[in-house]
Amino acid sequence: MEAGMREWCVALPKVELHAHLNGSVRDSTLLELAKQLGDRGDIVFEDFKDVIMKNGRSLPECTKLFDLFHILTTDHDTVTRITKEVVGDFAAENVVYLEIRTTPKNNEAKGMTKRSYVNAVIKGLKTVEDVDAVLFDSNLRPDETLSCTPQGDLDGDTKKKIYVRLLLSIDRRETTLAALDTVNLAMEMKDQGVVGIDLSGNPVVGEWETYLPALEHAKELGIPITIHCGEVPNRKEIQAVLEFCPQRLGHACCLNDEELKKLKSSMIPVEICLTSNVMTGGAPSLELHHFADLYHAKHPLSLCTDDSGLFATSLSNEYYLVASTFGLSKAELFRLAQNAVEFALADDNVKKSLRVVFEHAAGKGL
Ligand code: 6MZ
Repeated sequence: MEAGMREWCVALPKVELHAHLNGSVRDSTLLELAKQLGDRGDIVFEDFKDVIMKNGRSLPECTKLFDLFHILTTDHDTVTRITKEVVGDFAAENVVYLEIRTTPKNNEAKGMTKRSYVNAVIKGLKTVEDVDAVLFDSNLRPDETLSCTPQGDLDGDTKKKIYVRLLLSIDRRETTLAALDTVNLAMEMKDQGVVGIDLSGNPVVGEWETYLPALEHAKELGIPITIHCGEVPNRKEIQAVLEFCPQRLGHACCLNDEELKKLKSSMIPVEICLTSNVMTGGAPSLELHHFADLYHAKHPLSLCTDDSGLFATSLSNEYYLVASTFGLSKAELFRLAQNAVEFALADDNVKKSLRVVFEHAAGKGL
């Protein structure tokens, strides 16, 4: 491997297309919030403490934490706080474009609606400390759109710039009506940074037929869709997802030869989450991860973290793992990061501006 790879992966401008908000919360924050919930009697802290402190989590342990996230995010201030932290953490490692996905949650008892939840997220995005988080294109002057250099540090400017866009997730536990609500909300909030819909949640729960009407509605409305596909070997659903042909796919782990062939001919970009897949068993090991096959087939790919908090990783680390496991050079990693711009769901102005960022970084010898 080339010298200084770890530091280089941090300095590289990166595009993150698959990051779940609550899964990206720092362990220290999760522990602090879980303690508060324990003190209030909302949860038994001891039941969660070990899973929070654990390094390396299985799929059942992750789903246990998913339950905790849903309890934690019933409070608007907490949602705002974790959003600020998560965006700040990505910006700190030179992520220049972040599509963050989150499940809008209704909780009447706490006065939370799906809309107020998303508003709390947006409030967090607008108040990230020491980072210029660009949520609306109207924040940009036309000249800035083309000349922005998000890697503040490289230019001696300490404030980093990161473009942030939101995807609203449909949780696999939701009803068709709840899923439709999320799609309609995404439509209503498309001028506020919402650029798409995601289908996620415990992969062994729920039926494709339940979400299909909502996904079709999103398609009719022209809202881009990304779907978690093949986290478990659910043949019927994998085929239905490939047939549905969303804008992007998450994971694409447990595909058989025929499904892989179909995926490759579809050219649907895949969000690759190495650490997550190995930890949850979607891939047998890093070395045997399907990244290699798709990469050599020149399939459109982007490296992503999935849940940087849950899996104790970072986007820089995912790039480093690709270098150390598959032997990619810095030039190849650079192209991987640069190509991901084209799979972003943001509008053309943002993409144009991101292309400039990469040209600028290349010009500086990165
Ligand atoms: C499927 C996942 C996931 O939406 O509350 N989520 N769904 N597979 C994964 N891979 C391990 N990681 C996270 O973020 C947390 C939620 O994202 C989904 C789960 O529904 C989890 O509860 P938000 O911000």
